Amino acid sequence: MARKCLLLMTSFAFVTLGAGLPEAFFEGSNRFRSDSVQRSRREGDEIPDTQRDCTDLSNPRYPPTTVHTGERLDALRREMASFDALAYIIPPTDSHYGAPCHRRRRWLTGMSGSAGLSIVTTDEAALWTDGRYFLQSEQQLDCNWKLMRQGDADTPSEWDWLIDVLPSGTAENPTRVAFDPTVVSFSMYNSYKDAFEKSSKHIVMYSNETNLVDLVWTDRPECTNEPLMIMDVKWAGQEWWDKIKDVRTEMQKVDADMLVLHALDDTAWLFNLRGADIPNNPVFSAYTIVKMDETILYIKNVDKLVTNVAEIRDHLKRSDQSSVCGNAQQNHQCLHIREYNTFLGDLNDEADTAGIDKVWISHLASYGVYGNVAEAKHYSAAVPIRIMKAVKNDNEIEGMKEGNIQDAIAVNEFLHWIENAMKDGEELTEISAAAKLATFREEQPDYVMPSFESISAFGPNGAVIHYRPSEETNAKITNDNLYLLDSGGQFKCGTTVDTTRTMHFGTPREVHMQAYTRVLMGVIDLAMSIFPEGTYGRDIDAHARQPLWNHGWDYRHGTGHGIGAMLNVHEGPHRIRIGYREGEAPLEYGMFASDEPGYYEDNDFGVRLETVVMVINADTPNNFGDMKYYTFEPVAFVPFEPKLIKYEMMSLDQLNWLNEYHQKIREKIGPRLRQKNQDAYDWMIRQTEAVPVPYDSPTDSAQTIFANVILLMTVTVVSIFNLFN
Ligand SMILES: *[C@@H]1O[C@H](CO)[C@@H](O)[C@H](O)[C@H]1NC(C)=O
Ligand SMILES: [Mn+2]
Repeated sequence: MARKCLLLMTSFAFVTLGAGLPEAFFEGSNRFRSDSVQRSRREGDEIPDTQRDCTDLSNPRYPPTTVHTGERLDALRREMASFDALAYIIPPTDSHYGAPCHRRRRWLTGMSGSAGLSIVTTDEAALWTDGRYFLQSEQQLDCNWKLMRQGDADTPSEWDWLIDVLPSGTAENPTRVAFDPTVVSFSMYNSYKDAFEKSSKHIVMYSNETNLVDLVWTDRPECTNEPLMIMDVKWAGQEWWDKIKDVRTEMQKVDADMLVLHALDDTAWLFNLRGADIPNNPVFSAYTIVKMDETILYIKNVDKLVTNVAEIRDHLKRSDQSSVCGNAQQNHQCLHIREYNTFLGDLNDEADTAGIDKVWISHLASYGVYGNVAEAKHYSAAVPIRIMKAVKNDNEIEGMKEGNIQDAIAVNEFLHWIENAMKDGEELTEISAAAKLATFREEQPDYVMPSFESISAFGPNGAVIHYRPSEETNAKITNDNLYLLDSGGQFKCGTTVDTTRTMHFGTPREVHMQAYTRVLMGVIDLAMSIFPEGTYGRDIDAHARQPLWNHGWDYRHGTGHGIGAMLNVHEGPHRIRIGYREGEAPLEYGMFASDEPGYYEDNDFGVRLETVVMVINADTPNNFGDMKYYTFEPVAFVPFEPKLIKYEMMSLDQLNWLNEYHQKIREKIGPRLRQKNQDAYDWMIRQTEAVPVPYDSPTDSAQTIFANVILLMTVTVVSIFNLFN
């Protein structure tokens, strides 16, 4: 029995939802094993005409969404010959995130989802991706590509597949599998290398910084170099040089002499700077080296971005740099700024310096970073900034909350607007609705940009978990099915928000209400969780699933991800998702996360409800083990849809939570919304009407008092009875 449970526990694919890349592929490259829910298509099953049909390879049938990649593959294979390589690995992004100019895997395969790794050999091409992208892959890949469904029991690992399909070389002239060292993580490299060494074939990894896809990418977008923005210390809560002091304290704890930052949000957070090189992610291309007596920041085009911009130059205090360097009291301010492309060479020199014995490198960093530091000096672990960034300080908390309020006002206005537009019979599509939503966000004072491309999905498109409407798929929104909207914004005050609501503009089917209510119950049960310090998100993920599990339902994605402060919509090191991950941190006060269960019926509809919550201290009557106890506070204020809720399925606690949440929406956004848009305010008030709970005493505490009074009376009666005996 125990074994069976264990198997079940690991049998779902847990992946992060919401935004495009941020949790990026180095984190995403965690294998999500075995997905028993989504089975491969069975023989004889009819293939819908929205998907490729490769049954007859001489006459494949394609939907209009298919991207034809034959020429791209031919061109790449010609370049592979120049490396004398029989295979080439193309991970989903660049060394940090995915600027459009680095979305090589998307361009090559045509599959536009953020997760997925492809490998091209001289006569095969394969794409590994997870459950979020199975449907999308069938819609976009042509028959040149094998879809490797991560999670299916019979899907081979990338290295096992290579060992299978590649011919063996000889000891002197082994078969080469080529890769770009800046885009392949060190741990990924090791997986391939170890597997090749164990195999009976002579196969080796071959690293070369010339990226072969770039050589053949015909309409490749420019890599941009947008101006930097300063994150006001009022919202950041701490000057960058004070953050560096704290970082050094962490380095001392592990005796590290040098720390290397490769993640763009780590560098952006450290220096209170933001950029715009990657759509929706306010980061800029950078690496940072922190040593005990100096810090080196590598950015592109130093003159344009720093030297010639007085505001940024002052922020980084370059003018008095020479006076602080070498001064033991002030060396936290000793900052050098160098050109980005000198980083790898520099790293080699810096790490080679006398006195540098231990170099702290993120376990997620690339082969290129590790390869430039002598192996004996490697200290591989999650960098300290991950947790410093995730646990928001008071100013960051204020900023997160403020941004969520501004965002909620926009989303409330939108929901009111779309409901009326549908009533008036306006012709709306997924794309036109998303565009309208953007206009509401833009009216908010601190709005900067979307935090990811909105998932505006009607009916069957709602079941494509990471759906983005395109001209080919753009569906008309009607009264006959559910409409799912997952969107968010970046705000100057330091917030990335990510809110999902599902609506129905006509008469919902029973299954819609059943699904909506169970997902909502999951949202609430997770939000109500109380847990001791040291608890990981994986320990409470099941709370959100239980109402679905009870019905034999589930969803193939994680329940929650961390959220950056005017940074990435996905950030670690915490998450709410079953399964172990290296570097994951337990939940603690000041962390923000999404609470986003869902339910999807392929080719029919999707329900997802997502609310940003913050970890706060729980007021428990006891503190067993002298531990702090935590719970969640919702910070996103968008009503749930009364029409879709079957209240009779919900517990008293759930109903009370819902009423309190709706009351809080009125308090938090009511005054501002009323001032801005009276009609939307009236709508919000209607949507947040308290539902009667089937007890006279609606709150927990009132019930407790009631129960205690009864108990007291009973005890008294019994005592009196005893007295007389
Ligand atoms: C990378 O490949 C190019 C072209 O084959 C070659 O000229 C260059 O020397 C290679 N670089 C390394 C580091 O092997
Ligand atoms: Mn999300």
